[in-house]
Amino acid sequence: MKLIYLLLLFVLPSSLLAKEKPNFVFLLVDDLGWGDFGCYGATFYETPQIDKLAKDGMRFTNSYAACTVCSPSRASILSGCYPARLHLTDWITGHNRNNPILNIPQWKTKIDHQRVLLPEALKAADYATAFLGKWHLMPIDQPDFDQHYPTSHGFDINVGGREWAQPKGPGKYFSPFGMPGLDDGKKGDFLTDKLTDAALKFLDEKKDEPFLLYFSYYTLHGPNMAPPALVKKYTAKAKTFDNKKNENLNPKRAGMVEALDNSVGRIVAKLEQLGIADNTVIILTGDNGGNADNTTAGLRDFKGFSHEGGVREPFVAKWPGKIAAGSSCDEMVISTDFYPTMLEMAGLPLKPEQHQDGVSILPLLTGKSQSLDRDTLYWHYPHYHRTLPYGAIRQGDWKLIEFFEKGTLELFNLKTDPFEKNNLIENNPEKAQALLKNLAGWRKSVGAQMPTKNPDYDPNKPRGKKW
Ligand SMILES: [Ca+2]
Repeated sequence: MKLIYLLLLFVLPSSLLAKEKPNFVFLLVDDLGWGDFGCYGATFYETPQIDKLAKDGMRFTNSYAACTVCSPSRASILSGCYPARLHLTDWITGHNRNNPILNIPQWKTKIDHQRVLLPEALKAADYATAFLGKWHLMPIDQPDFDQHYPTSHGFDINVGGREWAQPKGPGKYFSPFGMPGLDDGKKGDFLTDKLTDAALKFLDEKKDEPFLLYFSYYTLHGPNMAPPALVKKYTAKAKTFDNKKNENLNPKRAGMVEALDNSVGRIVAKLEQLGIADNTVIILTGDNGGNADNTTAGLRDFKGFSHEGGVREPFVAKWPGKIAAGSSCDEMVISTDFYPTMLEMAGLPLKPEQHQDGVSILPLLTGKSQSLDRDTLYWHYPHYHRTLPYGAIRQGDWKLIEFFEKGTLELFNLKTDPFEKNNLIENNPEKAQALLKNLAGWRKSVGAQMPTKNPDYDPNKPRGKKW
């Protein structure tokens, strides 16, 4: 009897502790526009499952991706660091512009192994870790190609992740997919559905231990492809749709969004069926703005641009009993914040030497606080895309964009001008200079790489491809 008591004394606390650790389902949507979900204003696209997720949790209105393109944002989530600090500032493989005014810096096309990434930190705390979908964080055609898969960075399994920015298999979004670890299924099978099957299988297998399911959807990246029934549905809907809010009416893109919504619904249902929904945190967000016009609910521009449409992202989080259902939060948050937030949710010590730029937003999620001890966010994109090379700072309601070619400045007040229509630089030179100084100081503090003057630039020659 004494022995049993002693055993209980030693065994019980650790087992209870293990049970307290929440599971994580992190859903990262590619090229997700601010206006793509019903809960963010969409009326043409239908997202009942995602809207329900927002209704059961918290919806953020000032959530940002750390970059206007894919790879840097993805690196920022996994590392908790700004892309500028990582020197991973453009998508892989990026691009050069002919005859540029500025030469862009050599940026990294992989994450250093020296860093302890989010999945590695959770794995060390006995989490089962799965990566599904788009990786896009590894060099292409390099000798060490296979050293940079998700499984080299803390994930136990990898289903679908490789160097690709988008599905490039024979059938692209349709079988055959040509992706590691992913069942090709049968002809006509849709990628989002098959990845979801793999997600449900992982949940079935790991329901009794803490897990991180990092589901990095290939959708909504191009090419726009969706199951025929959904394309048919939205083609018909578009014919009679009264497009009052100037929404994107591409039936294929609408179908991709609905397939995504179905996937989210299946995952939520599976968690409930397994009886683990109450102890599972679900986070849903995107890596950069929508890759098309009219996907940002009026925010200026979209993916690849310096304005809000390139970086403002939907973000909803559900954690029953911890996050109030139907709540919303207007505080600024950014993709570097997920790492420390999830560590704190798991009851693990923070690793400030790793997630150097992230802040735990747990007090916002639990309603303990309405604001963070941080009022400034930064972006650094020393590359050509749809935008010219730029840096940006948002402090409170103010946002300054600095274009590096000629030092051109744009200043906006996002409270009075959320769509960035009025450049206030002439009216507020002092504010602009203060922000500019702050931005330059930040760049120095993180060791940001700057573009340099191109000595061979010839103003009489064509500047080549726009992006
Ligand atoms: Ca993207």
